[in-house]
Amino acid sequence: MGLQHLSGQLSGAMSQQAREVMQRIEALARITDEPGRLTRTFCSPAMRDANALVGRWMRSAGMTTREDAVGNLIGSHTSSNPSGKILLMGSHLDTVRNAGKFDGPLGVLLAIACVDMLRRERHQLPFGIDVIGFADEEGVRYQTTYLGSRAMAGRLRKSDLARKDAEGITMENAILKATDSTAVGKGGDLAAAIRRVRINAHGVLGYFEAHIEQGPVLEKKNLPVGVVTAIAGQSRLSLKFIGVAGHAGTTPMNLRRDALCAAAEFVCAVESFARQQSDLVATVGQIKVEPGASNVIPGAAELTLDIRHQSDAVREAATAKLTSLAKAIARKRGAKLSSELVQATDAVPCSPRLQQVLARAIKKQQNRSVALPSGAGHDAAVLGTVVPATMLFVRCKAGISHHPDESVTIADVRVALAVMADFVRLLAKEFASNGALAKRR
Ligand code: HGY
Ligand code: MN
Ligand code: MN
Repeated sequence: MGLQHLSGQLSGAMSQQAREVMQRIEALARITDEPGRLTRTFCSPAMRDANALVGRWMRSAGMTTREDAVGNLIGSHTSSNPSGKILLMGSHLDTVRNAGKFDGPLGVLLAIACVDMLRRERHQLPFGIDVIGFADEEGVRYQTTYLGSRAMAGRLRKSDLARKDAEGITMENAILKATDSTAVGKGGDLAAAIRRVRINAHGVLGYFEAHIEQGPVLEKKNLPVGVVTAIAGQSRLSLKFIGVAGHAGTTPMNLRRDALCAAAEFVCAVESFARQQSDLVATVGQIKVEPGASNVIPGAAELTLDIRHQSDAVREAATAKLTSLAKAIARKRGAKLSSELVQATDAVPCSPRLQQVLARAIKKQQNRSVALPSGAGHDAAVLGTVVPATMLFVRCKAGISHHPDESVTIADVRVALAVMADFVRLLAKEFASNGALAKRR
């Protein structure tokens, strides 16, 4: 078969794979815990159904599949000349509330399509590929992110298992209820089962994650894809203003200790503080008022605070400043304040070595390769602390994300797929010539 015809064949296969990725994105987006909008949270019924569907797609791409003790879905493609090493590829299958379709699933479905393509080309890879659908990256149910990848990195703590969701269900019970007993093992010793989730970093060549950019840079540069240089650190806090509940009709304004007014003053103070610090972003995404009745002065107001910056020092200083601001507002208003640093993850650089390989793969598909940092968090920020990690950003319309209007074009999906296949081929070539790739980050 002539090269022209072969490359025509391949590009036809590539377009077909890209179409299939988009169809699967739509099918997966119909699996939700909240009818009428897309929400899939850790260990929920929708996550179980999503794993079942994606597991079927992994098997149709020739992979064997399993679920680990925290609900990560793993598809394994065995290498034709085993070197004992594996490349990890994937992203997360959970979503935020009222989510877009692509944040997370795109990276998993592209990885499945990439493995399927290489398999059909009968590519002799010197390493295996594990495709992972992580069980929880967004942290919606337990307010603490990266549960799936932290378990794989050996960083899921006993204290995490004791965290309770809005219904008072501990993470431990949610896991025991959702994951089948084979994953947890006899006697339901969850701690031991979670220790078994940990990857053997020496056997891993690296971790590759394709993800929508969730920002405007690639669209502004009119490029389909780009290489990620580093992933911003983030601090997640929970703060509770405690005032005094009272009768809305009989309590004079000057005698009130209104917890919601204190919280509201703090929310506006967060916004004006962050506006004055370059590249700092700070967000109050959730607020819960108690007792929550229209004729009762709020006695308590609990809110979340999300702080991000490329520099850990700036982020930590901002966290301290905003916490002291909250204390000052509470004091001024005669309220009390309780605050908890729920989670802090440092900024993580991506592997310079794997970035180079990825940039070469990108240049084969688009005339130039740009590198950009990620303001959003990703599972690569966790796996990148134990193995070399690299990320491919895919352009998304107007940078919209964490919103139903999130969208990606099929042409860009096709470019991403071609880049991923080339990345694996180049990695295989490098590995075959000097298998030491894993030692160099
Ligand atoms: O919040 C984030 O940055 C990511 O979408 N979990
Ligand atoms: Mn994501
Ligand atoms: Mn997200």
